[in-house]
Amino acid sequence: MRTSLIIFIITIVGWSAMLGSCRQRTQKDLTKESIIPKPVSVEATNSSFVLDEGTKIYFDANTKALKQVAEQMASKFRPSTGFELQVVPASEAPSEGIYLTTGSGSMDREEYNLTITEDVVTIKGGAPAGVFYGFQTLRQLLPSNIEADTKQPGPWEIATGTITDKPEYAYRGAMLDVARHFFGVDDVKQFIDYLAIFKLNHLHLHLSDDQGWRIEIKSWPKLTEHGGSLEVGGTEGGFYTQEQFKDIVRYAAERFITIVPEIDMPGHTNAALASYAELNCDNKARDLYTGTKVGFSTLCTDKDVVYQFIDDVVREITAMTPGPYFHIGGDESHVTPMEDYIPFIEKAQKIVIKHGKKVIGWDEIAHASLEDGTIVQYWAKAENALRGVQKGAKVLISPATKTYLDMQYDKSTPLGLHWAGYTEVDSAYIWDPATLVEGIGKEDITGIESPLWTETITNMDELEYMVFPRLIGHAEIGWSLPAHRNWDDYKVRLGNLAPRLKVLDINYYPSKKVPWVE
Ligand code: TNX
Repeated sequence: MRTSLIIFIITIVGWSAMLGSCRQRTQKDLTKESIIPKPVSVEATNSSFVLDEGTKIYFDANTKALKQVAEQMASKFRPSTGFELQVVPASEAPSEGIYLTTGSGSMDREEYNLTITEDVVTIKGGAPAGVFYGFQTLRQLLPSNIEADTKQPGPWEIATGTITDKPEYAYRGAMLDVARHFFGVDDVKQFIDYLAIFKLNHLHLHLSDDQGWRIEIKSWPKLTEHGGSLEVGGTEGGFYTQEQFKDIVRYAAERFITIVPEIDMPGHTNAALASYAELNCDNKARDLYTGTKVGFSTLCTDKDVVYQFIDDVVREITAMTPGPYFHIGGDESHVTPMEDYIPFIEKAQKIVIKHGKKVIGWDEIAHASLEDGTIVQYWAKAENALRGVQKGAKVLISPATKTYLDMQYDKSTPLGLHWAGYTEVDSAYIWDPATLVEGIGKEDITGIESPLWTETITNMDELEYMVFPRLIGHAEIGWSLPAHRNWDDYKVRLGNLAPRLKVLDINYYPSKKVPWVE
């Protein structure tokens, strides 16, 4: 009895040793891997971990929220590897496989440590968000084919060592204008997937403008029925039902991305003014507008019904938005006299606060008194951003000359605008939020956001061409230490990303400034 047990154990041990030695390991140097955004620190131990058919993804059973991160990892890696990659709860660290866990209270929420030995890959996050970012880094350490949705040959080796990492700014975002041209739920989810790869954590949706109203408001149904019917150029528009919007919010949240809804006011409101006559001072509904001029529309700022309207809209949208912010727009209200604009912005802020959210507004709102917690989004005028800081606000950095993804790369770019100039990939990267405006330092800045306005952008191919690769550089500006950022180093890492962008089927602009790898 006893001898057979011993023989059995010896056989098992022998088999596992054999299995272990079957794995072909190469010496790999973790410090030579291209990672964007660049991590805080990388140390190499010059061997490799091999992901194979037996690898399991364990998650710390004490942190329930990690199960969904483990499942996302498995779904990402399964199609290309063809492996089962079982997701398993664990009460302690395993001796083999991938292990997701959360660390002690001393780590920031979005911070993570990624430790890779020959046997175990451990991602320890300050919270599940940090684990998710460690997963994004791990993706970039695997061959580009890991991104494929059909089975690829492998092998799936990861260099051993340790990465410690955390973001420079709390708010790292992109904005999508779904008002000028409408983008459906699947497109928005695709965009969210792209943001997640580069550790962005906010998606601001510009949900209304002169050309269209894109979010169902049950108490004001004509906003979408009529106001959402068209888009720029006169083509068919569209809108999100409340169920669809909640679906987007949920999908984003699983990727640790907060949706920031914007209803632009008092200008950029023609779609609403066309839907309800009473929002106009002359009680006459406007015609739908499908051109691209800005600055001609305004809500009637001294009518009670306008504030009832805003209250209803903010109430219905905030009820579906778990994030802390509601964006009130406030830009380019050229036909609203300043003496009407200021009290309007003050009332709009109070409505948002009443519904439990903090306000974000474009930099013009700094002319008004600002409520506690209001964020001024700097896009055009540094003096407005400074005015905001002097009033105690934090600034979200989105200078048109650096972060506007609708600005053309150069004179030959077939899409986009150039009112703020041309923005090549290097120019979009070479700047620092904390030194951009004299008098606005790091402590005044909540983060950076890159807006894509869609007057000229009609589909995902066009979107990707304008967004990529500039947004990747912005993601690094938001995440990485200023001392680690340098164009000559970044452009090589960006060039190395080309095969991955191809597998992901991202239609990026192949700038001549970047040494793209074939
Ligand atoms: C300015 S940026 C606008 C938008 C346009 C954009 C085009 C901002 C707050 N207002 O309405 O779409 O320029 O680049």
